[in-house]
Order: sequence, then C-alpha cells, then structure tokens
Amino acid sequence: MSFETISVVGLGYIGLPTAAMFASRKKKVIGVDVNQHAVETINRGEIHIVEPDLDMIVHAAVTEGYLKAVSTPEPADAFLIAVPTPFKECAGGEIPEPDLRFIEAASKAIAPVLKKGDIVILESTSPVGATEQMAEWLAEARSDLTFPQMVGENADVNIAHCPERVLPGHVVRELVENDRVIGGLTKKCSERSVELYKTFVQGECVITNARTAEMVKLTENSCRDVQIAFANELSMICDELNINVWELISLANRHPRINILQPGPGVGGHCIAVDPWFIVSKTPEQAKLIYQARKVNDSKPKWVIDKVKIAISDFLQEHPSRTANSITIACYGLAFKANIDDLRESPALMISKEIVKLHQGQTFLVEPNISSIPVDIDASLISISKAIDEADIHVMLVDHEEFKDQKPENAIVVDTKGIWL
Ligand code: SAJ
Repeated sequence: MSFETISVVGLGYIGLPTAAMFASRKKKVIGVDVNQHAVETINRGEIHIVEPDLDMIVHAAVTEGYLKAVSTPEPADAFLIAVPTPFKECAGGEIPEPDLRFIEAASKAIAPVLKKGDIVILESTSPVGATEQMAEWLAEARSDLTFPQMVGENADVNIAHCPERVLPGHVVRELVENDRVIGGLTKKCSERSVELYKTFVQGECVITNARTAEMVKLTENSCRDVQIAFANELSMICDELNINVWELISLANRHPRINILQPGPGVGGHCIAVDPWFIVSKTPEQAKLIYQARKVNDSKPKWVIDKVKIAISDFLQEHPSRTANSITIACYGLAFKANIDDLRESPALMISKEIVKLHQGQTFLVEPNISSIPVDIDASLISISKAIDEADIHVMLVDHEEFKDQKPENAIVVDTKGIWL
C-alpha cells in the first residue's frame, strides 16, 4: 500500500524538517503539534525554529498546499512520531531516567484515527524497549486493530523505530544524505518503513530490529560523549602539568589511528548530554565508562568557573589599586556550540550566568548569533570589538568564527576553546 498522506507528530527541530522534506517530494503532509504558536506559524509558511534553508522549504510546502499543521491528529497512511524524550525529575546524585510521557501522549492522540494498513514510526531518541512500549499503548487504545506484537507479519498496523541522526545546523542536507537505521517490529514493518523514507532519503536505509535501532542512536551519542570526556579530562590534566592541551591533541592526532576530539566548557545541546543516561539508567552495573564520561563532561563548567575566580584574584594581584567591583569580565559565546544560535542546555550560557552572579563588577556578554539575551541574565550584550577593548578579563566559551580573527592582547584570558592561545 503506498503512502498518500503522511502525518508527522511533533513539529520541532526534527519533525518540522522531516515533514517539509516529504512535502517537498509532493506528498500530502499533516504536521501535528500541541504548541498552537508553532501550528499558526507553520500555516503562515513561516518557521518557529532556527535551521538554515528550512524556512524556504516550509514556505514552499505550505504555499503549494502540501504541508499543513494541525493541533489534533487526522487520518493518514503513515505516522512519524518526533516528540521530545527528556529525563524525569530526579534528585542530585541519582541516575536520570527517561521520561516517555510525550511518546505516550502522541500514541494516545493518533490511536483514534489509526486504520488498517497504517504504519507508525517512532523517530524520537528512545531508551531500548520504547518502540515495543509504544506498540502496547496503541494496542491498548485500539482493541479493534491488530499490532505486530500480537500477530506478527499479519498485523493491521505496522510499527518501527527509525532514529533521527541529523546535526543541528546541517539538518536539511543530512536528512537527505545520511544513512538511516530502520528497526521494524517485523520484517514487513521494516520494509514498509524503507519504502516510506526512500521518498526523500538518498543515504542507505539499513534494516535491523527495533531494540538495536534504539541502541544504535544511543551508542552514537554516547560514543561522542565519551570521546569529548577524554578531551575534557586531558584539558584538566594538562592544566595541572602546564602543557597546552590543544597543541598536545594536534600532535597526538598526527598518529594515523588517533583522532582525539576538542575540549571545551562542557557538553551542551539536547542530545549528547542526555542520551547516554538512557543507557546508564537501564544497565547501571555495566555502563560504568559511559556514566563516568557524563560526570567528567558535567563537571567541566564548574572547573571553568573556578578558573575565572582565579583570574579575578590574579588580576587583583597584578593591579593592587583596583577592587573586584571595578573589574570588567567579557564572556565570548552563549550558544551550546560554534556557529549556531541555539542556547538550549548550553554550558557557555550556564557559565556566563554564574559569572554574572558571582562577580561584583560588570560582565559583558558577546554572542554574534543572537540579538537579545535571555531575560534571566542581568548583563549587557555587546560587540566583540567593544568587549576586547574594554574588558579586563576575557572568557572564551564558544569558538564562533567571528571570534577567531579578533583577539585580546596582553590581557588575562580564560580560553576554554584554545582559539586565543
Ligand atoms: N563538543 C565538544 N568537543 C568536540 C565536539 C563537540 O566539546 O570536539 C561539544 C559541543 O560544543 C556541544 C556538544 O559537544 O556542546 C554537542 O555537540 P555536537 O556537535 O557533538 O553534537 P549535537 O548535539 O549538535 O548533535 C549530535 C550529533 N550526534 C553525533 O555526532 C554522534 C547528531 O548527529 C545527532 O543527530 C544529534 O546529536 C541528536 O539529535 O541526537
């Protein structure tokens, strides 16, 4: 059965670009989101998130009539669920547990409009077993339909997991070019998913089972987290030993089989700092290295803040006539990584907020990718050149391109990215 109408539930950083890609291939796409602002914005042909080139694709899809957004699901032939999978609230020291309530809500929302022949694909990054759990929620809600866990290949509704793996800032290109891992609950579920994704995916669609597909995504992000933790740990070791960690890494990386990542102020974003916990919470006894890597990366912002405190006392020693409240600190970069405007889960933002709080004098914030700073920070956003001219202490937090050509001379610098050393 072919896919005439495709519904994407959750129109965020993954769901909206995915919906737009199907629509750009002239499929009828119904996007569903509980956020009324997102629905209205998309229906005007605009976007509520920042992602290069996405605005043009959404605008064309909406004006040509292939994409519409709604608040309540409507019947379709395929449903892709791309909702958040955050942690549950937990006390400090506890292992964070994944919170599947948005997948549950999406399953319950689409259940009434499901019909025989439909396919439901979970795209959200999920702990192992979440796709089977989603199939259970759907089966509970629709006892008149059969599902793969009940009758295998003969199910009325097919179910699969196909994790998104695109890099923020490159989503439009990576959606088309990246390979996809597809884990159906049965072979038929996988094969039908491949047929659906082939609408726009030029990469290979590789078939496995749902649990492996879930674990593949968690493994990719945990691998990166562990590798970044290695770089961050090296940066703290080198600081003790008075060695330039960036020089060290670039020399070690000349070895043909070594490729160490870059240290920084910590790991941000909504994926790499989250997904490893989905493995650790299921298998705490086994996932010791993955756990430790999370701890190392999470400890880095505090290490940077301690370095800033030392810089303040160094400055006061060098300038005995000055007091702490006369010192100006500039923080360069607020985004969670270079050359984007996304401040979510950003270690740079967290460190800047903490500096504003602890420092008695003025703090300048420099972030060329945004036009206003979040309301909860009491500091001013200024230009790079003004910060370089006027600040006494310079805290380099994000290696945005704009920062690479201008550098403070003869000043105290806390450089977490090694671009001014
Ligand atoms: N970082 C470092 N040093 C490095 C590389 C990154 O400190 O050498 C930091 C960044 O500054 C940032 C964090 O790590 O704070 C994460 O950045 P990232 O570029 O590694 O990854 P994300 O979160 O933007 O996207 C990741 C990607 N996963 C992998 O590369 C394995 C992307 O492909 C996934 O689709 C995405 O997570 C996701 O949605 O899960």
